[in-house]
Parts: sequence; C-alpha cells; structure tokens
Amino acid sequence: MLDTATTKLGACPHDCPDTCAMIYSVENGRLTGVRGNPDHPMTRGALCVKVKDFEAHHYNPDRVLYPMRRTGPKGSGQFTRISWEEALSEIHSRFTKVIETHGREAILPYNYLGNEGVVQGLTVGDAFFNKLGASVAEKTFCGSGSSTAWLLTVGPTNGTDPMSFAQSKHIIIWGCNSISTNIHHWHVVKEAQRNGAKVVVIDPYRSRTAKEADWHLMPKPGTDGALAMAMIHCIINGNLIDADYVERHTVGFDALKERAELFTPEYAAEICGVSAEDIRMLAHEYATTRNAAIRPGVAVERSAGGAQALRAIFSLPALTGSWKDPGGGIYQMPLWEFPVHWDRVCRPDWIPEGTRAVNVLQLGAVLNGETDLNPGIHALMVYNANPVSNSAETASIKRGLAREDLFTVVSEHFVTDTARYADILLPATMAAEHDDMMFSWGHFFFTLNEKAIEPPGETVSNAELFRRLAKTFGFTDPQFSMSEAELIEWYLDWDSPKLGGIDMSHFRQHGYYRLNIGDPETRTPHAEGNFPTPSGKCEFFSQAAIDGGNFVAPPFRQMYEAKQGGEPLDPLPGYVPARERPETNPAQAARFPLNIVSPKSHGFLNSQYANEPRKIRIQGEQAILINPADASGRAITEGALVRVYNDRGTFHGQASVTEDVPPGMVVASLGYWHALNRDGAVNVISSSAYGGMGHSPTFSDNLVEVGLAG
Ligand SMILES: Nc1nc2c(c(=O)[nH]1)N[C@H]1C(S)=C(S)[C@@H](COP(=O)(O)OP(=O)(O)OC[C@H]3O[C@@H](n4cnc5c(=O)[nH]c(N)nc54)[C@H](O)[C@@H]3O)O[C@H]1N2
Ligand SMILES: Nc1nc2c(c(=O)[nH]1)N[C@H]1C(S)=C(S)[C@@H](COP(=O)(O)OP(=O)(O)OC[C@H]3O[C@@H](n4cnc5c(=O)[nH]c(N)nc54)[C@H](O)[C@@H]3O)O[C@H]1N2
Ligand code: SF4
Ligand SMILES: [Mo]
Repeated sequence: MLDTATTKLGACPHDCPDTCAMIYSVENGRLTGVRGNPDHPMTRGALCVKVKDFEAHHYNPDRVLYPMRRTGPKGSGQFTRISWEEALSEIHSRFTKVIETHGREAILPYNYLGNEGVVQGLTVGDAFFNKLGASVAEKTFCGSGSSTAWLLTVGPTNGTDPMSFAQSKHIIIWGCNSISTNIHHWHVVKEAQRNGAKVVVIDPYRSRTAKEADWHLMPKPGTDGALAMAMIHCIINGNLIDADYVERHTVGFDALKERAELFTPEYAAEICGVSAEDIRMLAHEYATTRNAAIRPGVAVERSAGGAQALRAIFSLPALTGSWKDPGGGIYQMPLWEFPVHWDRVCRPDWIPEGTRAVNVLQLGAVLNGETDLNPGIHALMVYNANPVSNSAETASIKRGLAREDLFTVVSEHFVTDTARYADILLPATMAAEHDDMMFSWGHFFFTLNEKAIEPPGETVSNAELFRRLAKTFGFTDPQFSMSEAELIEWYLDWDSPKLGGIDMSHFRQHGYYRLNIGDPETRTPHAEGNFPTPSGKCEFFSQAAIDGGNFVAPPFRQMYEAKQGGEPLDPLPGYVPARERPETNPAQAARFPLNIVSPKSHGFLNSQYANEPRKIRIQGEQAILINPADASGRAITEGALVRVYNDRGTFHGQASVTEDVPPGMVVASLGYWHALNRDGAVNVISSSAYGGMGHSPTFSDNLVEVGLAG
C-alpha cells in the first residue's frame, strides 16, 4: 500500500494572543498528530494544554456533522438531520419572510471569535449580511475599551514587540494571567526574569501568574485607575520624568499633572487597597529601571473605569521615556499593522445608508423587546460564537432565544448551550479541515493554515457557508465565488512594505512571516515619538476624545464606528469608580456583598473544550474561590456545593476556600456549559452594562452573594 503520511503547515485558529504555528501530521487522510512548529520564534515547538491533542478535538464523536432541524422545544437540543438544500431553502424563505414583514434590519448576525482567521473568522459573514442589509452587529466583548484607550493615547501602533521583553529589566504584568492566557509570552518573561528582571503582577487575586511573580500587588477589581494615576503622581512629583521626552513627544503634560495632583499614594491607597508605600515603590522602581516594560491584559477594561485606567497606564512610558528602550514601552494587542484589506473582507460600502448598529452585549434585552429597537429582532444567525456561555445576562438571553417567533440559525462544531436553541443547526469545519490565514493580537507574525484533511460528514467552512448562502440569495458579486486561497490572495495587501515583497510561496514553504517592522532586539518604534495620533505625539490630553472617540476594536470594526460616530469622552485619563463595589453601590452590596471576577479557564478556550472530558479533568469542575473569612461566615467548607447569585441569575460551583482571594471577592472562571453544569455558569450574574469606553463589557464589575446550595 502506498504510504501517504505527510505533513501540512497549520495555525491555531483560536482567539488567543499566541497564534501558534502548527504542523499537522496526516496518514491515509487521517489527522494523526498536531505539534507546534519548532522554527517559529514564539511557538518554539510547543502548543498549550488546550490544543496539544487537537486531533482528538477534530474526531470528537459529539461533533455536528450534518445540517439539522429542531424537533423538540427550543433549548431541548433535539434535532433531526436534513439536507443542505433543505436547510438553505428554509433559511432563504424565513429570512425573506422576516424582511417582507418587519424589514431587513429585523435580521441580526451574531458572530464572534470562535475562529479568528482573516478568512474564516470574525468578519467572515460581514459581506453577506451587509449585502442583505441586516442590522450591523457591534461586537465589543474583548478589547474595545483597551483599544479606545490605546488609540486615544498612542494611536494605532503595534507598540512594543513581545519578543523584546527578553531585554527588559522591569516587567509589570497588569491584569493578565499570562501562564494560562499568553503562555508563549510568559516564556519570554521568564527568560528576562532569569536575566535579572523583576516581574511585578498586578491582579486582585493570586492567579497562577501572580504566584510566579517577584512581587504581587492586589488592587480591588476595577480600581486600577486610582493606582495608575497615583503612579503618575509619584513619577511627576518625585521628579522621575524624562523631561526631554515629555517636552518633545507628548501633549497635555500640564493638564495630566493637574489631574494627577489629587492622587497622592495615600488617597489612591484608600480606593484601591494597595498601600501607599507599595505604590511609591512601584512608581519609583518602574521609573528608575531602564528597559521597563508593561504588559496589560484584556481583563483591565472589564469595569466602568477600566478604559480610563488603561489610558493612565498607557501614559506611563511616555512620562519616563521608556519608549526609548528596546525592552521598554507597552505590549498591548499588536494587531494594528497587519496589512489586510479589511474593506474587502467586511464590505462596509455595502451597508445601506442609515442602517442601525445593534450592540450584541445587549442580546438578552434586544431579543426580549426591552430596548427601543424598532423593528425588533425576528431572525438571528449565530456563527463563531456561543452567547449563552460568553455574553452577559445570559438567563435573559436564554429567555429571548426561547421566543417561538424568533427564527434562529446556528453554525457550530457542537450542540453548545446556544446551539440548543437553533431552528436550523449547520455543521462547521475545524482548523485542519479548511484553509485560512491568521493575523495575531499577540505577536508580529502572519501564519498560514493549510487544509490537511477532508471535512467530515457534511461540514463546511464558514467561507463556504457564506458562499452557499450568497448563491441562495442570488448575490453574484465575485467575492462570493472565490475560494479560500483566492480570498487570501485578495485580502492581503501584498504591496505593503510590511510584507517585504513576499508572496504566497513564502507561506507555502515556511508557514509564517514576521512583519517587516524591525528586529525585536533593537526595535524602538517610539524612541523619537512618531505616534500615529492626530498630533504625532503621545496624547495625555486628547482632543479626539472630546470630539467623540468611542472606537470599536480591532481595526476593521472602526469602519462601522466611523459610520456610527462616537460619544464625547473625557480628554484625560483618570479614575472612574466601578459600578458595583461596596463603596460605590452600598444599596446593592447590602444584598450582594461580594465582588466577582470571572477570568479565563486554564483548560478551556473561552467556552471551547468545556464539553471534553480530558479538558474538564485538567480544569476541574466550576470552582468558586472564596476567602476563609467569607466562607466561615456562610458555613461554607472546602468542596461544598455553593450557589452564586444576584438579581440577574444563579449558578453553582464547588467552593475552594483559599487565601488566594482577598476577603470581599470571589473568583469563578469562564467557559463552563450550562447543560453540563447544573443549568448555569458565571455569565448568568454578569451585567450587560457598558464599561466606560468602546462599549466594553463589565465582567469584573459585578456584585453577588454566595451561599450553600440546597
Ligand atoms: N464572564 C466573562 N465573560 C466573558 C469573558 C470573561 O473573561 N469573563 N471574556 C470575553 C471575551 S474576552 C471573549 S473574546 C468572548 C469569547 O466569546 P466567543 O467568541 O463566543 O468564544 P468561544 O467560546 O471561543 O467560541 C464560540 C463558539 O465558536 C465555535 N466555533 C469555533 N470555530 C468555529 C468555526 O470555524 N465555525 C463556526 N461556525 N463556529 C466555530 C465554537 O465551537 C464555540 O462554541 O467572551 C467574553 N465573555
Ligand atoms: N487558557 C485560556 N487562554 C486564553 C483564553 C481562555 O479562555 N483560556 N481566552 C483568550 C482571550 S479571548 C483573551 S481576551 C485573553 C484574556 O487574557 P487575560 O487578559 O489574561 O484575561 P483573564 O484571564 O480574563 O484575566 C487575567 C487576570 O486579570 C485579573 N483581573 C480581573 N479584573 C481585574 C481588574 O479589574 N484589574 C486588574 N488589575 N486585574 C483584573 C483576573 O483576576 C485574572 O487573573 O486570553 C486568551 N487566552
Ligand atoms: S490556544 Fe493559544 S497557546 Fe494554545 S495552541 Fe492555540 S494559539 Fe497556541
Ligand atoms: Mo477575548
């Protein structure tokens, strides 16, 4: 028999900053192994615990392999197989009916980052839905607050190369659990630590990463603004600024100085719970160590004051001049300089004039008619997303999805908590079964993902799904008949100097390409200012904020924002109190006294893998981390089944009584499926209120009570 063993070059499709380069092994048409590409400078041959048995994920017997129609009540998860032809024709007739009866905007696409590729990812359905004239979904679950803060302060720059951290001597990891969420950067941090760097972690609880830090500071959730403003205060008042850098490359210093005046370490300590002495020491060490770098996580934005806190944090390296050092500055979502023709991908030019945007963080209220949307939503299509797990106020979302008059289409790998509500369920391919090109929000590499095996059953890639839908709806624009390979060729801006003159053959040979934007050992993009802001400087004071600056991240969503306009914002960074903290909301705290934070699970990728026994074994059952003082007052002992609740909902978990969390706070990680977890998970208690900027979520800004279940 012919030996057909071969390898293909892959890229991890997940919404993870690491965007690993992978190698698929295929034997006789079967995926037999997946490993990290050893040549890739960030991947370094290793995949994380979630993905290292990626082939088993592909062959999970629970996969949705055929189009299905719902047979049981909504939410029951009962389906029967139908043909693609039947599925497409039903979608066509139901969408058409909704348009005739309620208008085109009564259709809402709901997609997110289940897959992150340029072809198969967040924007895969935009061209189709814009052509159809559906409501534009504004998606702000991740990074919109931090991106607004970033754009206002330093503009759309990639900032510091994560690989440059190897040269840092002082590293602040601020609200980021790198060991779980950015492990390939953590290796670089460890290398710096071995070379003498001090690693400081700022996190309200002792995360895996905090446990490995040289110094762990624990502000209360949502109070980072006070801490960062106090650092600014100490740096300015202690005469630790780089006066020349400030003079030449910043605007608004005097206004910032005035704003920071109030934030003495003593004043900030009262708010954030970090001692004045520690704040002084942090500011002093940060400002006086050369090659001092900051890595803020996405988590910092998840409260009312999160984005304002980030503007203060983003102001720090311009005050101290640390942008001049290769291991200085800030590493924050470096996705801005990937040369992609996002206008071709998204086709904002096809959005009919005046089409409304609907923020899908509000999905529950929107579906339940609790907003002033007119017409309401009568058809919903969910792909690359699992709102019942990952959005906010999910009990309300479930009620909305149960509406008999709502027509819901879901494209999925599995019958997720959301898919259970589908009228039509469509089978989607996994990474090894389709072609894609990955950009990254955690390093400077483009990575090709080559199809390695044939799709199982009747699964289709997202791109193929929208080709089929476009054909069914009679859309004949050329891009709706382009293959994945053709789309990659057309989407990438090959003329950009950042692609250094390469073509697809480079990717076919090597699998990845590092953007041509300088060597990590010497790269200092802002040593001489050169900030891509309106003034060309780092803007402590932002006129753009006053003019209306709510940006929806990442960059390709700005096109929608440009159409929608922004809201006037504070021109300066500052401290904005959390919405739900005992100090700021005593009435609510009287009933629900505990702050809850819901970070990412080590063993899951958002809600993915949370249905797979091996990953559940690694991750454990839903745990509720609670301080012994809070546990004893409630008769909660280690391992007890507890319920966590507020007015928005209730979920259950196993108490883990630990000093890792301070009194007054509990931690429950994200991702658990309702159907596998006593009918609930953490987002039933999450508020859908926006944070301060970019309509960011407030997952770290919620009060709950915890009690014994039963
Ligand atoms: N409480 C709380 N909530 C949060 C967060 C938090 O920290 N705390 N984090 C927020 C953040 S940062 C994010 S990014 C969001 C993530 O929210 P989501 O993007 O919804 O996250 P995932 O669970 O990764 O993916 C959703 C679904 O996409 C499906 N999928 C994957 N690939 C494909 C594909 O190729 N085709 C199709 N059709 N489907 C596919 C997966 O099976 C999965 O069910 O959650 C947000 N929610
Ligand atoms: N294993 C794993 N990796 C992932 C993901 C996953 O689900 N699982 N998801 C991916 C995605 S979509 C994203 S966006 C990233 C997110 O990655 P991170 O930014 O690391 O996000 P989290 O893990 O949610 O939170 C990180 C830490 O921030 C702390 N935190 C919460 N609120 C606050 C606050 O107000 N202030 C401060 N200072 N700290 C706070 C939490 O306690 C937590 O330890 O991870 C990506 N990588
Ligand atoms: S989830 Fe992240 S760390 Fe894991 S393989 Fe994918 S890109 Fe790499
Ligand atoms: Mo995210």
